[in-house]
Amino acid sequence: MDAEQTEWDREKVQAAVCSDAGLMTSQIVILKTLVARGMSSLAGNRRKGWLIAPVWWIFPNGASAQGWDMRAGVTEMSQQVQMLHHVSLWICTGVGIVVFGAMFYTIFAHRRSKHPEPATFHENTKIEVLWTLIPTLILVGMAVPATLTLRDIEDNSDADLTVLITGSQWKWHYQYTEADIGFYSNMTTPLEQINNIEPKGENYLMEVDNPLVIPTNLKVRFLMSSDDVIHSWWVPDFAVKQDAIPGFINEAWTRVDVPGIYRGQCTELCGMNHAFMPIVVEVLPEDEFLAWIEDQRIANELAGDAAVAARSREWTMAELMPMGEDVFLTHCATCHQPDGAGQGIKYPALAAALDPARVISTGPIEAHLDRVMNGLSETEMQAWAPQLSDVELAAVITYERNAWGNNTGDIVQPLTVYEAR
Ligand code: HEC
Ligand SMILES: [Cu+2]
Repeated sequence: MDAEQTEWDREKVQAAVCSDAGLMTSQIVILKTLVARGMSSLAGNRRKGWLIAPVWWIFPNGASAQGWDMRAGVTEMSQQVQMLHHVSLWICTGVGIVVFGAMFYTIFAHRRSKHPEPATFHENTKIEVLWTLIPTLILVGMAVPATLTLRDIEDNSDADLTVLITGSQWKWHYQYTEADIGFYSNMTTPLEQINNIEPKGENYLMEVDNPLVIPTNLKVRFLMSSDDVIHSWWVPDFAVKQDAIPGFINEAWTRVDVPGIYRGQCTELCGMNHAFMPIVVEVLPEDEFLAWIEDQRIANELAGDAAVAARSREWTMAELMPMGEDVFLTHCATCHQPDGAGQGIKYPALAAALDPARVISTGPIEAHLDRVMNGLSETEMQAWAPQLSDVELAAVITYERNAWGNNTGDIVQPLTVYEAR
């Protein structure tokens, strides 16, 4: 696709987002002014002040204009969804004004001091038909466009590209089924930022090592599943939100016209680190995407060659320990803690001195390899063999066997890991 087209699309989307934000800002300013006036004129009357206070809490100070509206996103689908939201909101507002208007008018106009004798009529077929018919028409009127959009959202046919997305505690695994490429996507926000030791970065908790990469202007189908518990893959800018359920494959799709980086999160409470499995999608123009796929293929081959080279030689303790510490801090420390102390009864200590009942990190190497590579089913200890390379596994196992006073002196070689696969 040509760059001019992209630029134009980007401007179009930005203009749409900005004009919406502007609208919302003015609405909020008017509302807040009204509320503030109401409050000040009521000052001195505490009872009435309390009546108005909840309204003030709904519109707290400093609410950002964009924060109030559903975002327009960057796909036709997300814009349709936002449009539906606006239409429904305005219909609801209209209904609210009419209904509450009629109610307050009646309360005021027919108050007891004016009409001491209540009217005694009841049943009015015309009105009853009307107040059944009008809401029905409004509901059908809202359901028709909503159903059309839903139908489009569910139409996964004719995709140009398929990506299999697998959630696992607590990261995403992306596989390009046609290109035979796959990788894990882990959050990269450092623990120091999470623990308030360092200032938080711009994309705090919303950054990963390997983003999902997809092309512009092509229909990308997502197949979603999970390795353990239910996760949910959500990128608001695409209006894609789909549960990833173990043993099931769910579908979703998107077609993004604007290149860029889009962020989302897991939206199904999936355990301790649910808040730490963000989603980053990089949308590239088609030609750049094809080049990226090619790079991945080459990288895969090189990694294959590197693995052969790695297992053909002996590694030393001095090489494996620092690498093992890195792997441990990246992948294992969330559960087992950086000092190997574990957490409570759920996540065992790996430092032998702290939990004498847990002997795998100091016992026979075969059992240690097995537990780390294959995990233990029905527990949160997952299989790491699919995710880590021979060298990484050898390093992390060597590290566990020699860190925190474990001091077994054992060195696990990448070749041993390779043979245990
Ligand atoms: C999601 C949390 C989690 C992560 C991440 C995790 N583990 Fe575990 N690990 C567990 C749990 C839970 C157990 C206990 C399983 C059982 O025996 O019930 C365990 C057990 C172990 C054991 C056996 C301990 C013993 O003596 O019984 C080893 C060794 C181990 N993990 C190593 C690792 C390594 C290496 C990594 C990183 C590559 C890792 N774990 C990442 C949760 C986790
Ligand atoms: Cu999750």
